[in-house]
Amino acid sequence: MKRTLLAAAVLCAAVWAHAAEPVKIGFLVKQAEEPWFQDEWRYAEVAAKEKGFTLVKIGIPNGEKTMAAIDNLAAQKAQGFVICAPDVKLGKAIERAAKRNNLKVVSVDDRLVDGSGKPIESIPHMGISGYQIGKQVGEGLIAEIKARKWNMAEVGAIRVAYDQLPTGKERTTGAVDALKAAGFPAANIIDAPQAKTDTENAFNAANIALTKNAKFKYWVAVGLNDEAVLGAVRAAEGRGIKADSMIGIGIGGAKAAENELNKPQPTGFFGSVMISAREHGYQTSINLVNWISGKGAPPAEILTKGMLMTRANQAQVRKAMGQ
Ligand code: FCA
Repeated sequence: MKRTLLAAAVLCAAVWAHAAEPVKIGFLVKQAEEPWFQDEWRYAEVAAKEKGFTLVKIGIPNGEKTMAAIDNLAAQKAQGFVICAPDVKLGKAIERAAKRNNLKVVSVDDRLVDGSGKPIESIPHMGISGYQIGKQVGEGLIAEIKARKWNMAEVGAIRVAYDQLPTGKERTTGAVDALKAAGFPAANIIDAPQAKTDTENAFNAANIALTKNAKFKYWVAVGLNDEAVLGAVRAAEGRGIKADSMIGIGIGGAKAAENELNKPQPTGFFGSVMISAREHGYQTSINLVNWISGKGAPPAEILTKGMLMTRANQAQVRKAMGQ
């Protein structure tokens, strides 16, 4: 009896100590200037206020900054972090740094891989269903090509490509597969590899593709995110290819897409498959905090869905996505 009471008292004290310990987590993103990542941070802040934990937001544009950020989090007594790394191949180094500092780690958006390119299963991940979302892009393009009664033989497709990032490759492959499945000529699909996943690099990549393929009357563009497609749209505009002969559909739906879809005159940026910054920012943070608080590890992999948003249905899509 005595022993049971004592054990119960010890247990209570342990639980109390745990509950009293303030939780602090990092949220590390590769491109802090990108609206998508700003949104993830914003929703992570919502979670922090709601659940009462501290959030440390750090931009990690390269490997060196990534390692420094992890050490910095440990020094300020954080217990874990959510990460979208600047290079998924940093996976093993990130895992080692987390272990060394006794930090729990979950990844968001870009799944971390090991030396042979295999996903690191021990790091819980929340990403998008890239191939499926890419297919939605391709299907959206086909529907609009048909609505405009374009002859597919006269349409060029730019795939702004960033194939070193697995989710990037999945997304644009899904888009291209949907085009081909609808009878779009494979020979009209042009790869435009970008050096970085931002608008400027997409612009440069698309410009080369457009210059080399001046024969097409119409154009469509796909890429891994809104910035990629915006780059292609801007490059086309520079050559006089405007909204009536260009259809670009991005992925993301954050501020960049919102601005574009609300310009008084339509541009070649026809739409975006909106994905859930709320899920990726809010839920990843809460899953990590629960893990730190002893409520169990997050699911090994969560893949979120998207919805095609155009000028015509923006309000409904935002509402349906809770954003
Ligand atoms: C990747 C892309 C981002 C965003 C995110 C969900 O990290 O680079 O633009 O699409 O996936």
